Amino acid sequence: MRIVVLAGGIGGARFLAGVRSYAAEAGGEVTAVVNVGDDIRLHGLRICPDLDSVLYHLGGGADPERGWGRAGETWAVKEELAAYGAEPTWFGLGDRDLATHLVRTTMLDAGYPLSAVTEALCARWQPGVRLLPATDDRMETHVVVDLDGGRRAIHFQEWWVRYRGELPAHRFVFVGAESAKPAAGVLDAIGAADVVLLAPSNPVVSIAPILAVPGLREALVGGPAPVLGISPIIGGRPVRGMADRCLAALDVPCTAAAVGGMYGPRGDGGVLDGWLVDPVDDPAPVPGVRVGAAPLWMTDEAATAAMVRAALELL
Ligand code: FO1
Repeated sequence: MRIVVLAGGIGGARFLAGVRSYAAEAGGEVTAVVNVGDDIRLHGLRICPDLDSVLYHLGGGADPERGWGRAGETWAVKEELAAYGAEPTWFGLGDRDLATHLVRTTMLDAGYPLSAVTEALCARWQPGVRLLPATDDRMETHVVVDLDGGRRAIHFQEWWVRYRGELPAHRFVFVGAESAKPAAGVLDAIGAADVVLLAPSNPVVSIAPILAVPGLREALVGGPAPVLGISPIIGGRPVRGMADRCLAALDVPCTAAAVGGMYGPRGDGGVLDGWLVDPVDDPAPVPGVRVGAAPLWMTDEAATAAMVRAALELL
């Protein structure tokens, strides 16, 4: 069975570990199409938070508490940068993590596309799934906020890390989306898939930027594979992160049903054939979409693999 998963960062990485576990037991191969809207260029380096969260988590190098960056991390370079007053100091770059950004930036500067760079990084980490960026082109999520008495767009990372998402977001803009193309291998993977899963990642800043890459959404809707989403909202609360603040910016209620409705039914302008919610939210009517219920707390890989099984039973 060929499974394609659209995923963001931390929640996406945890979900992918369960998909990998399911595929290992049921037989199958997994391709992850990962959001690049969180990417940022800092201190001359290209940083890809969502790709790195997946790479490190599946590769066994992630820091389990922090959810991002490396286990056993040290911060000498960060402290030295701060001593120079090198801005921004609000984004924590660990010493081990920096090696990833140095290798990636060197390869990008040599002309390799991000998909080839990611493949090279996977040679070391062996994540056990194929890792593809949604696009090889530059695409960044910026957030329109009110700041210093005016309305302006700041980079997603500044909103997320510096301001902890406390600044009300008026709008999310996927800069570069209109001219971005699906990364090498993405359309082929979707076209050859037996099923496509939308990970329980942030629907607004992780899944939406992937679907915003021209041609990608069309490949899902026009493709042979059923598309099944897993709700990132349980009992009106995001499993992790700030999906509630992101949904508020779009006036979408923070409920499993509302997020399912935001993705919409494949036959009617949306992408979903099935939508899996936690029992606490069942029934969560989503017109035109088959809704099922299963425990959605990703407490460990076995629990997450059970979610994948439950999602596939929607077929
Ligand atoms: N998140 C933070 O809250 N503070 C940080 O200083 C920080 C640094 C950082 C460095 C590299 C990286 O790959 C991720 C980092 N993150 C940090 C997490 C990142 O903001 C989020 O994981 C994603 O962008 C949202 O999914």
